[in-house]
Amino acid sequence: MYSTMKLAFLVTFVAVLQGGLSSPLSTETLQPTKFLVVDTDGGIDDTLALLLLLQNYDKTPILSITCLFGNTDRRQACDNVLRILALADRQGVTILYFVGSYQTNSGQQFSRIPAALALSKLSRQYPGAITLLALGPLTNLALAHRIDPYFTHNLREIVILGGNYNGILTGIEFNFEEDPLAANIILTEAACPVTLVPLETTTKNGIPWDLYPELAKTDTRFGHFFGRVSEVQHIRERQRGDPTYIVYDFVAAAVVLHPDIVTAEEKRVLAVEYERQFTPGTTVVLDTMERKPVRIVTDVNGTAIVELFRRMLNSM
Ligand SMILES: *[C@@H]1O[C@H](CO)[C@@H](O)[C@H](O)[C@H]1NC(C)=O
Ligand SMILES: [Ca+2]
Repeated sequence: MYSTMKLAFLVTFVAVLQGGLSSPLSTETLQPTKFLVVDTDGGIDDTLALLLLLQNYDKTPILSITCLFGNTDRRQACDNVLRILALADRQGVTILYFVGSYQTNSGQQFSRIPAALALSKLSRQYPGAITLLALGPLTNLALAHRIDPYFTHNLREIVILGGNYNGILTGIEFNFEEDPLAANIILTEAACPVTLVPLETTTKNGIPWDLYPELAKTDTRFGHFFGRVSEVQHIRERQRGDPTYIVYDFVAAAVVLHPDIVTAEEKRVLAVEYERQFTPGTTVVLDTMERKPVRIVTDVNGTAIVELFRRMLNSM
């Protein structure tokens, strides 16, 4: 209920801010090169995903990064992204944040346009060329979709780290749980292809614990950073009994950059529970042929994930 109200409020707010929409497609049409836009909630695994993406920046440019609440609040998420950009010497990437105002010392990297408007605008500027990688709750995407009916038509693809397909015994995935209504809107209404990298796929393709100490000691800029950001977290996850050091968002980024890393997938018509008392955020399979199915990545090449991770840490 909280998320429902939050989304309803923000739709109103953004609609007022926005004024009006112009034509559905921008006049300038670019080559169908693959551009990336990343929507992130600034967690540790978001950081690892961004480092991988920034390492590949020359081949797959990131047009923009949008931030939102989730693993942390929006402000901290923006700060974290700024640190990552500085670490990777990529300060030029524009960060567009959620609604509200926020001052930062490094000023012009921040746009003051709300993320949902920015997403809509970018999709019109590069119709059919943008892969949108969603690493946090789907709030920004759902807002963009609500204020711009052509938004998802103009995207090449949406890749989402989120959801679980094994039913309630897996537990509800964090991003979908944070804003189940937004997740349902995107999974049931998006016009472009949607790929889900669900919880189960990430938990079975983590970094084995016996490799962790060595990787956390990688003597590079990225390596030192990884050692620091995972220092406390890895102890907690080990104590919790996680089978490996799970890198969640990193797996979704790897799927975007290396589509052949996918070893198993299913296509299902999905929805997300958002009104029940105990299960908001649960992904459910609908028994219908009347809607376009979502592609669920059910497994990836775990060896390749570890290799990419190691290469990422050694790249800089
Ligand atoms: C998985 O990745 C490794 C390392 O990149 C590669 O050697 C292996 O052939 C891949 N396996 C499959 C099934 O694709
Ligand atoms: Ca995240």
